[in-house]
Amino acid sequence: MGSDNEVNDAQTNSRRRFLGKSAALGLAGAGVLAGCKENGAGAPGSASASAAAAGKSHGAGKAHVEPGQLDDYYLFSSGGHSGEARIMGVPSGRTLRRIPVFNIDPMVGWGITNESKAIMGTKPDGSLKYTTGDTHHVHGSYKDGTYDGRFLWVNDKIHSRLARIRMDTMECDKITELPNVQGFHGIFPDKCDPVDKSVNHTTRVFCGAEFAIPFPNDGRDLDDPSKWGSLFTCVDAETMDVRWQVRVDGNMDLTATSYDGRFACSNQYNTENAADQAGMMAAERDACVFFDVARVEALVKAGKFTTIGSSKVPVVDGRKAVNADPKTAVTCYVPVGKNPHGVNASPDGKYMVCSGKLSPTATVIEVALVAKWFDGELKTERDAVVAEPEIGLGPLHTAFDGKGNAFTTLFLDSQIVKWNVAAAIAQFKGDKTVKPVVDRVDVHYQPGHGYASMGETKDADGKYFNSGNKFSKDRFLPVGPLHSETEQLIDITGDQMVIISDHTAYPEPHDAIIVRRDIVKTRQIYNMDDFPNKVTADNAGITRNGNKVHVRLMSQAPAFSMPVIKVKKGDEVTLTLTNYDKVEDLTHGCALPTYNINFIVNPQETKSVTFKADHAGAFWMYCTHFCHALHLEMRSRFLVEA
Ligand code: CUK
Ligand code: CUA
Ligand code: CA
Repeated sequence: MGSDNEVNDAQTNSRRRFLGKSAALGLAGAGVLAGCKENGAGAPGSASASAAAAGKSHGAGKAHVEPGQLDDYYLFSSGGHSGEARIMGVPSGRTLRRIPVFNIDPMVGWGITNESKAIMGTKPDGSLKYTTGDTHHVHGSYKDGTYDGRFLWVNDKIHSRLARIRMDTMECDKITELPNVQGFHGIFPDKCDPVDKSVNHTTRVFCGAEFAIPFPNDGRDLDDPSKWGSLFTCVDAETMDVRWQVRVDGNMDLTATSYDGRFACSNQYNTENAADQAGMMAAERDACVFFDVARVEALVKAGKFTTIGSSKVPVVDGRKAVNADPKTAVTCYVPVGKNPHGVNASPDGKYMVCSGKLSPTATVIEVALVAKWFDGELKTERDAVVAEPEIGLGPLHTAFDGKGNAFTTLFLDSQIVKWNVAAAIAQFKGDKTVKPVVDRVDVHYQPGHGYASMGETKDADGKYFNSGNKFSKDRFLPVGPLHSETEQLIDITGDQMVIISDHTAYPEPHDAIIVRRDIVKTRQIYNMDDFPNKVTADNAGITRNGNKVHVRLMSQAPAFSMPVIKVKKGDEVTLTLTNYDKVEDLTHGCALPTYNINFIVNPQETKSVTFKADHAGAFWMYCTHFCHALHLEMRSRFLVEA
C-alpha cells in the first residue's frame, strides 16, 4: 500500500543526497564507495527494508505520552552553533528546557546578569570575552559505571572551552578555556579514578583537540604547519582546572573512556598531520590513540613535562617517537579504518568501536588487549583489533543496547545499521557462516550521532535509539531555506528496529545522552542562603557611594519592593533582585527599557546587573514572566535625573 514506494523514494533520496554531497565536497574517496554501493556490495537489503516498512508502521503509539503523563527518560543534547544545551523528554519528544551555556539568552538573562557573566568570562571592561559557542557533546558524571545525576559537561569547539552544568538546577556553573588547543571537539568523563581505584566516580574530564596549531600560537611557524600539533587535555571534574595535557602525533576527534578507569582514547582522522583535505585522506588507515592516564600523571609528578608559552599546564610528550617502548609509553596508536569518526565504549566495558567514515567498516578494539600492549605482552598495536565488520557507507557513531548489539549511523546510506559485536568478532576470526549485520532501517536523512537509552553506561537498557539526522528535507512543513533538523526515535526492543516518531530540532544538535528519569533529581526552588548577595528586609533600598549606586530590590507577586527608584545620569547602577516567592514555578522577570536589561529571578533566587545610567528620563521597569493576575501591573518607575 505505497510502502514500497516510500522505501524506494527514501533510497532514491538518500542516493541523490549522497551524490549531491560528494560532488559538492569533491570527496574522491567517497565517490569510489558510491560505486561500491551501486554494485551491490554492502548495499542495504531492500527486501529487509520493505519488510521493515511493512512491519514497522504501527510503532507510532509507543511515542505517545498521554496529556498529564511524564516521559520515562530525559534527553540531554548539545545545540551545535547555537552554543546551548537542551533537554527533551523521551519518548514524547517534548522540549523541556534550553540551557544557555556559551550563548546569550535574554529569557533567563544569561550573559546579561553579573553572575552569568562571571561564569562566561569577561574582558577588563566588564563585557563578555566571547559571545559565540559551538556545542557538540554532552556527557554526564558517573558513579559505579552509570550516571549519578550530578553534572553534565559540554564542549565549545569554537573557543575550546569546557562547561559544566549542575543537574540539580540545570544551569552552567563553570567554564574553563583550554590553553594551546583549537577545535576542542570530543569530551568524556572518566568512570572511575585511574590512580585510586577505590574512587568509583568521575574525577576527570578528557578533551580531544581536532586542529593543529603552532606552540605557542603567537605568530611563529605560520608557514610551516609540519611544526604544529594538537594536545589531549585533562580537566579536574570538581575544580574544573586543567590538570595536564599530552601532545600527540596527528589530531583527535571524539573521546571515550574505559570502564575500569585506566584509559581515555580518541579517534584520529588526520594521522597524516596534513594541513589540507587531500593530505588528511592520504593514508589507508588512521588510528585510535589510547592514553594510559596513570602513567601520564606519574610523569607529571616526576616533573617530566614541558610547558607552552605563558601556560603553566604540564605537557607530556605522547608522540610515537618517544613512546616506542610499550612498558613506559603513555600512548598507544591502534590502527583503524580510514578517517574514522566516532569512538564509543560498549556497556560491558570490553570494547571500543571506531566508525570508518571513509571506510565502510567499524573497527572493534578490545580494551584488555590494549592493556596487554602497554604491559609489553602484545606484539603490535594492530593486534588489539578484534573485528572489522562491513556495515555500510559513511559510518559515524555507534550506540549499544546492552544485549551485545551495536547500532551505527550511516551518513551516506541514510540508515541505521544494527550489528552483533560477537558475530563480528567470530567473522574476523574466520567463521564464514556468521553475518554480523542484523537489521537496517532508513532514516531521514543523513544521520550524524545516534545514541541509545542509558547506552553509554553499564545500565544500557536497549529500549530507544535516537537518530540525529543532519538533513530533514521533506519531513516537515517548509519554513524557508533553513530547515529544521529531524530527530527520529527508534524502538530497539525487538530484532527489527522500528521508527516510532519524528521530532524537529532547531539546528543543530550533534550528540545527546538518554538518561532514566529516576536518576535526575532537580531542586524545586532555590535556597536563598546560597546567594551571598541576597537582598533582605534590612538592606533593601538604595545606597550611594560617590557615583556608584546600589539598588537592592525584592520581588513578591505581584510587586517589586520599590515603586520608585531614582538615580542620577552618569551613575554606575548595580541592581540586585531577590525573589521572595516560595511557590514552585513562580518566576519573575525584570526588564528595563533603553538599558538593555532583561533577566529572571526564580523562587528564592538572587541575581544582579550593573550598568551606566547614561539616559535621563522615566523608564518602566516591568516584570516579563507571567506570574499573577496583576502581572501587567507589576512594574516600578526607574527615574534618571538629568
Ligand atoms: S560530531 Cu557532529 S555528528 Cu561534533 Cu560528535 Cu559526529
Ligand atoms: Cu512578576 Cu510577572
Ligand atoms: Ca586520514
